[in-house]
Amino acid sequence: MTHALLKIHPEVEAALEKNLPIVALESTIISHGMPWPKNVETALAVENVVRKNGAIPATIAIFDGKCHVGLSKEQIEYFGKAENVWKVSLRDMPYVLSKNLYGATTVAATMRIASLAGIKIFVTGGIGGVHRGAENSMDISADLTEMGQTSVAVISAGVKSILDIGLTLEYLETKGIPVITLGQNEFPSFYSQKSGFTSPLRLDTPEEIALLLSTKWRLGLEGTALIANPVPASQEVPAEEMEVHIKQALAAAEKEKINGKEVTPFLLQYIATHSEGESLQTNIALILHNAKAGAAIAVAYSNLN
Ligand code: PSU
Ligand code: MN
Repeated sequence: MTHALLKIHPEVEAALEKNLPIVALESTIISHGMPWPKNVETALAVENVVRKNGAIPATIAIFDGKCHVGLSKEQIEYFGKAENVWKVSLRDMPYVLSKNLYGATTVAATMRIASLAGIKIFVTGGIGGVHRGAENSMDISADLTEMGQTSVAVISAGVKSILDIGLTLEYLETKGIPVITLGQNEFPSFYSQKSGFTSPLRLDTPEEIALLLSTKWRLGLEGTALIANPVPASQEVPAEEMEVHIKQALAAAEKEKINGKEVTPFLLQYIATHSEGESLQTNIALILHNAKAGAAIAVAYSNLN
């Protein structure tokens, strides 16, 4: 029986019944992570890449008092344009649902909803993590705590260097989360294939990743595995170049006293604006690249079951 707070799109429902590969997708990236109209174009292109690679996309968002799993093109357009959409992480879920508001879901909230629906694979661009200066601000994303307890795999392009990558890797270790980089030894930093940190684990094929996931969950080890998919070399922004924009964004956030859930969207928007679209172009390229990898992992995982 489907959970009373879920509304599953008929195509996703049919795929769940037949145990076909499904890839969950978040909506905060649409409403708060990218500007219109690139956000909508990208969200639709990501769905197409998932389909082309043999899986069914399920973009997740909240409205009409339900968690919607699988959106229509019109609904995605709404989330890309409307001004009244909440950024919803775990904290805000009960409020936004019970008040019938529009909510774009973060990694944490999307994982929780995917899990309620029975979806095991989730693709995003970048996860939230331990922010730089967290020893003073205590700003640690609820994405990390959720990743420690909800058994949905996350495919991302590593951890963005607006965060403290080293501390984020430590936190992931504390939570028992396997961190696996696809096809290289170094952990990537979203815009760049490099981060200066060796990846805790490396695997080279979707089949190996699917087997690791199934082994983890058969052991009763709940929680995610973070699969880091390095941005294609042709689309990289060199880390040193990004660092300049990041330092300026962090200084601007401090000056404007940005805090709480506004921090990440503020930094993302500042960087996108000040890197003259270069970071946005890279962001789009890496999400499409992740969608391809995620679909292949979903296909391999459903072949095991
Ligand atoms: N990082 C990105 N793009 C994004 C996000 C993070 O490069 O769009 C979004 C994701 O939805 C992520 C959320 O789950 O920001 C994290 O927000 P916070 O740091 O407030 O937990
Ligand atoms: Mn935060």
